[in-house]
Amino acid sequence: MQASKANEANFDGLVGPTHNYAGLSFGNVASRNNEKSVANPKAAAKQGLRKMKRLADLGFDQGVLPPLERPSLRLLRDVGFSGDDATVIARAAREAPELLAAASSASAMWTANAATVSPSADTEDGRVHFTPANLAAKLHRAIEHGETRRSLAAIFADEARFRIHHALPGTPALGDEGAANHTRFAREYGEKGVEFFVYGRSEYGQGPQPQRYPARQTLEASRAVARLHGLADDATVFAQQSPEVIDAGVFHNDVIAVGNRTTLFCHERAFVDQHKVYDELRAKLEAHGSPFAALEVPESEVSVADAVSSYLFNSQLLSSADGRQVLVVPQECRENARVAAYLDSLASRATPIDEVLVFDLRESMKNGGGPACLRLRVVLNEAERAAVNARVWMNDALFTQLDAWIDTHYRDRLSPADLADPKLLDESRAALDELTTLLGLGAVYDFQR
Ligand code: SUG
Repeated sequence: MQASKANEANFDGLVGPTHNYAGLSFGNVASRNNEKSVANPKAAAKQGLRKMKRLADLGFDQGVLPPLERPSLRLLRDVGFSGDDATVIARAAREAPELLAAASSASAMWTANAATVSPSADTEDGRVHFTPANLAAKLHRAIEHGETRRSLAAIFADEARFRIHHALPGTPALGDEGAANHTRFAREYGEKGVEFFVYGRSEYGQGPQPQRYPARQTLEASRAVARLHGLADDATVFAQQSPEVIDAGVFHNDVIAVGNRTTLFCHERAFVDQHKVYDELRAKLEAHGSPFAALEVPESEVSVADAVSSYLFNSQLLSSADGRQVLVVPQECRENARVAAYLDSLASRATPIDEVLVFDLRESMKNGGGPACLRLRVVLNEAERAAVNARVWMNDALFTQLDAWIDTHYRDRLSPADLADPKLLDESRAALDELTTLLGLGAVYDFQR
């Protein structure tokens, strides 16, 4: 069968107006280190928007996913706060500020956790499959998937081409963190590929477990997603993340590894039985006629601690139209001397990385979200691309509109204490209401229904 021509699109999460530092993610070192510092939602949104624009200008297919409705009055009412909206917020601020913080997080910006996506070339029914992640490990994230599903359905609406599942049941046995623990390899995007699922622990099986920090993704969840998507056994690989690196702050696989086409770029301590993992990937890709190469970074050059603080592996590895591979890294990689030296050495080594692009994503990084966290990869063939809601593609006009929209609606200072301000709810709703028009999404938010 002739593989259809396809490309990888990246859908970045637009940072929402309530972006703040609440220290909600135990196990995510940056989130805890920056707890209670003052955030700048306007700068955060603009940093993300500039990344999208630059990658679109370089010829990459770049889309936008909208923020969710925050603060979530639905969560606050579900946990027993009642009265009008302002009263609900005032009561939550007084009696349970941690629940108000969870209800207010702009964490949906990290769309690598929005869903796991399988391209149509890999799935049994030939549709692109999406499973929104239940994000069951953290309350502020466990409330995302229902709304995320609605946004995805507004953008990938054509049911003949796109299948959007419901999230797995949100329980520890099936903890699912989405594409942050999923990589797809294929020689060409449109060919049948091998999907690589990385889990932190198994609920029912054997295997080591981290001791200090939680493992958010289970093997059982990864297998369930592969089943839902109709992936063939000879085209999937399941690997366990090394529990020691989880305990060192690697809360998702995309903090220690990134892959694209036939390349896996990772730290030497990323996986349990690392060489067996490479062998299985290589064998399964070779059976599909595709090569495979791991570019492994040794501890002696970049330690796991350096990887966690710089987010070297939370990079995007992108193929440009002329076939070169570009690595998109956060500025923190230039500020760590060992990581900077490693990146500088790429030019003189034979590696599959041809160019490095550096971005200032400081506001997101302070919550543990680098370039790769901010994007959801969706491989689309030409017909599928044409079926996507065209309003979400980044271009000059959309950039200008969103930049002005941020200027109109976003604050440049937000502290945890400010979450008690009922005006934040009104501001946020006004912003999102306008955004649904800009992106042609229809009434996706509860407050619009
Ligand atoms: O789930 N941080 C997010 C960061 C997610 C990064 N995503 C990927 N690696 N793909 C998380 O830990 C912090 C929110 C706060 O503390 O205010 C937070 O949710």
